Amino acid sequence: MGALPPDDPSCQALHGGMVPTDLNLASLAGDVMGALTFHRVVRNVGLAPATYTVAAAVPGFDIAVTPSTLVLDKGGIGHYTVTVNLNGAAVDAWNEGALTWSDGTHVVRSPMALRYRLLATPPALWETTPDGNEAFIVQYGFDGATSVRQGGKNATRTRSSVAKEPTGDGLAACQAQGAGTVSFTFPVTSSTLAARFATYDADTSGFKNGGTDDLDMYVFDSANNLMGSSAGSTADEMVSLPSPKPDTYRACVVGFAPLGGESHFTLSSWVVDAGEGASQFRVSGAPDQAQMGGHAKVHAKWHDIAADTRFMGVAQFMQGSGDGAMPVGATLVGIDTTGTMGLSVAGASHKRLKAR
Ligand SMILES: [Ca+2]
Repeated sequence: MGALPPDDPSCQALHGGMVPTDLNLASLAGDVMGALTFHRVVRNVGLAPATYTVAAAVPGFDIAVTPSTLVLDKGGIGHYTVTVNLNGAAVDAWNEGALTWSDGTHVVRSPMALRYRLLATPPALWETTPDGNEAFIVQYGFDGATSVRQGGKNATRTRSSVAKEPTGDGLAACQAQGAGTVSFTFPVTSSTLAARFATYDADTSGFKNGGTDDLDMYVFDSANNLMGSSAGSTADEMVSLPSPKPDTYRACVVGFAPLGGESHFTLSSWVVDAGEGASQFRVSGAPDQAQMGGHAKVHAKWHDIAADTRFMGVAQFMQGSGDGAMPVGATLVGIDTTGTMGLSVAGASHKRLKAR
């Protein structure tokens, strides 16, 4: 017995699409906000009719498979549905297990990996208009009170320069704050919703001189733990810290390959606190009470973003309300009116590490 390949993508487009957990992969993996369902198709690739019986287990979850028995002719196709329900799994931890079909002789095993999450929301949205709105879907993994903290602000632009890093190991150089690196520190408080640090090709001397500066970025907490990195083949680098713990963070820029041995560049940074920029960025539509597995359509609206500006709005979703509420997820809305949006998104989303 084997899993059939995923349907032709063009068919999915015609038939209204399919959620990623329903791609007909042999493995079954996903985030669980209370419950999760997988649909799968299998074919009997054996030489004779067969009757397969299922067994499935992942710690922390109840798993039901229907039907639990598949009677398949030679070459026959069977459909089954796997329903997962939370039963004691810890938040944010991956739990591994398996689903197996057995006919007494053959055993077909599908690995499973499930993670209980308190919230699912898009981590980042990208916009280019000075005024606009965008809706997105949030799913809750808890019952009870919920609230949203929000804020937004323009990038803080800091001019600096960095020489070529001599060893080629930018991470180690930044950890040691060695030659060819420059660091910037940012205090974050319990009011901070998100922090983001970025460099852009267009903001480098190499670019302005008709070439390219390859800068890289590493971000550390105050104990020098690496919190994020961005080391693609240009100077378009971005590290985002959603719901950072209160601490002082250090963004380190490395001169991996600056044109002419030194780059003059501008660091863009956002440390967005709750309540900032309320006249320019607002989020609405989230409920006051969450239901396990329930969805909400949330609207982000923004106004009067200046031309040639990089603004970031943040919606931070909380379990509870008022004092004692805990952040469980955030959506960072980047609004870029500089006309270099394509560069920044490509830099952030399709990071490839250079061969060192
Ligand atoms: Ca780079």
